[in-house]
Amino acid sequence: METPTSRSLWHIEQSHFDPQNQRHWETVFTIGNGVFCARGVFEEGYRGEERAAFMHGLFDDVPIHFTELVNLPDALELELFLAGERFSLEQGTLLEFHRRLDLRTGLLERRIRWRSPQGRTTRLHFQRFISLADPHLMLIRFSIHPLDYQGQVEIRAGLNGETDNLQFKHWEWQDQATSPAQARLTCITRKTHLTVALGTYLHIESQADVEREGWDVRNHPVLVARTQVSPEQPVSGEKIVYLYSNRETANPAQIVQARLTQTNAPLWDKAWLAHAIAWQREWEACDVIIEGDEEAQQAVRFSIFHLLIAAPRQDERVSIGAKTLSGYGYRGHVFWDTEIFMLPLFTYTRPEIARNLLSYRWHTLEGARRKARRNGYKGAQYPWESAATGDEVTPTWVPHFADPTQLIRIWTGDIEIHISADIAYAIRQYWQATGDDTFMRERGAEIILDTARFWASRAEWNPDLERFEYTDVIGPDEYHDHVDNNAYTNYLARWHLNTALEILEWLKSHFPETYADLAQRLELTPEELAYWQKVIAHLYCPLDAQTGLIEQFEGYFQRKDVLMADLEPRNVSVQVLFGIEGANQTQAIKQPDVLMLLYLLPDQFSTEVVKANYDYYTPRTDHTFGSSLGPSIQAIMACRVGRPQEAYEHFMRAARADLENVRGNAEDGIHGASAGGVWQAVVFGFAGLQVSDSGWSLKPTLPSHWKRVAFKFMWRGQPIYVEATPQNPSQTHEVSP
Ligand code: IFM
Repeated sequence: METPTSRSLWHIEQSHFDPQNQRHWETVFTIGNGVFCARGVFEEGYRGEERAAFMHGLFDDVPIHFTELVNLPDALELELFLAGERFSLEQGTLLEFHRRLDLRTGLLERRIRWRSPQGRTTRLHFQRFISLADPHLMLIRFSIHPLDYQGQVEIRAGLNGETDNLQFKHWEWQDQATSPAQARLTCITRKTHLTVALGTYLHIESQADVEREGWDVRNHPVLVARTQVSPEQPVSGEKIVYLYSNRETANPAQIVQARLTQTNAPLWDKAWLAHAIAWQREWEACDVIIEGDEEAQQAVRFSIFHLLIAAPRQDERVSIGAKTLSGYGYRGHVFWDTEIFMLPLFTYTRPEIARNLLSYRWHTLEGARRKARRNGYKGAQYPWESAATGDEVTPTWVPHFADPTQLIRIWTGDIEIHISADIAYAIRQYWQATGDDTFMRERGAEIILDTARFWASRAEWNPDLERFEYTDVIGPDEYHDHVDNNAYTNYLARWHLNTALEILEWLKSHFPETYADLAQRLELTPEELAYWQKVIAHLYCPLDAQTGLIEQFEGYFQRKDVLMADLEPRNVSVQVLFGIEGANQTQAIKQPDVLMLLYLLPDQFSTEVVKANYDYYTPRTDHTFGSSLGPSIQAIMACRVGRPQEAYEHFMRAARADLENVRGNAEDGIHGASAGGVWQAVVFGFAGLQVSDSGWSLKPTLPSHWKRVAFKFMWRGQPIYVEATPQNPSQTHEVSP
């Protein structure tokens, strides 16, 4: 497995190119600005690459997955012909190769010394960034330096509309215009009729004359520049790209055209300054410092970086998919990964972004209402996988992981219902941290109330046991499906109903008009609210008073006991080892489930309960090959039971998820939940930040080799600076904004 070849606190570097691992590195080297992201492919292409770029909100219909984020027309394309020979790493000799991503600024660069098949040696340097200050701008800068020849270079900078999503084509050509220095292309999605317009401008700096042409090839306009180079006269240039969709503006082609016309090249230095300042602001808000552990430091920044480049700053109708905007995995769909794993970073450091992400759920509430209705329930039931509308888009059947000729039924979209409570939880957490009453009043309350109503109508009365239950569900641990009374689901549902009543009371006393309006619009009657109370009072929430154990679901303890230690050595998941049904019959779990509950609702459980459950579930959890969502939560819970070294092992498993491709699937995209979990593990785990309505406190538990942890978080609009060292575990101070 290829790992970063040198460790730098702010850089991810690669000094050896191995085509076998190129897709992993493309994910790692994804850059973006929260509007669109581009995978780290080579400008000139390479066989077997996963050449993709994604823009938030651009979904189109697709078989099996219903809808998917569409791979944008390719704007990175830059082909070079050096004295008549095509530059490509697929041929010739690679004498030097070095790639580097600067996490501080999102600058991706590549330095190469390459000998062509005919023996000409050239030094090449490529740099690119996607502007954080100008969200529709990408810039590529290149320089070509012949070392032992002179001749003509030809530079071809294209916009290619012939892209696809793993061979499924979404774009249809709509319009284009090409002149020798600039080109424009507009494409439209087949079903959803979303348009995207791209424009490019090619600027060349050469001491010799530059001859230019525009090839107006349909759906693939190309700008061509030719000039003379020699060792004394290298050439450089910029490919400037603009990108707009009709989600932001009625006529994207017109804006792109206007921007092309106004372009005053070279643009790099000016655009860079604004971009770098914008990044500096992000890091001032979000950086986490870990001294004494370079690997952890780098990984934490890498995780934060990838969430920041996927975070919608201007758009409240989109959210971050499980694989961010960095790959095809899960087709851009949004899961609980966003609210429970990624959102806390934003809530506590960039609350404006958290508000956008939560607003996405408000804008998709109608889809959730449709889902509840279709299933025969009241209120709103959020989809397990969500895209543009909030309708359920989890595939029902997918090819089997071991034998793709067989299909597997996917049940999560039908019965993994805890997501509605997860969303309510994230809203309550955001409100608690920010005190943003306006959001709660205008949007959050409606979500919490209508989803609470779903929980009440979904609860089943068991007359024999005189209790409410939720049967036939899937909890966070997806090794077990069709289970009854998953503890996580039941406790969260009870918390949710209680919270809904609390919010109603708050509205009634602070904003009586909003209260009246909501009660009327949602047709909330006193009888219905009394029924919620009844569900709260009688909902089955298991806890064995003697052992302190919480049974993950009914009958879990009767399943075949399996300890992970007894399965070693292994290099596959428990599900692959035992088969789907086989794993279902054991106590092996894919990710923390009861522990997840204990993490989210700490006030409801004693230290003894936490410890008993930690000891029971930890050896039964598939930490290495189960879900990537697990290790960070496991790390936090290990801190809570006072085992920082054990916590560190889990933490590093999360921290390495994408950098070292520990699960072997990083090519599908960044594990966004794991990235968010890494931030949480430092802040809520090692630094021990605990929050409640009355304030926050810190209880650090640092790994023995960490010398200092420092970060900033926002509490009710006030920045708090935290510093923990082994000598002085919890120094904090409020800093002036
Ligand atoms: O949401 C997760 C789930 O918890 C485990 N399987 C993958 C999903 C997407 O990351």
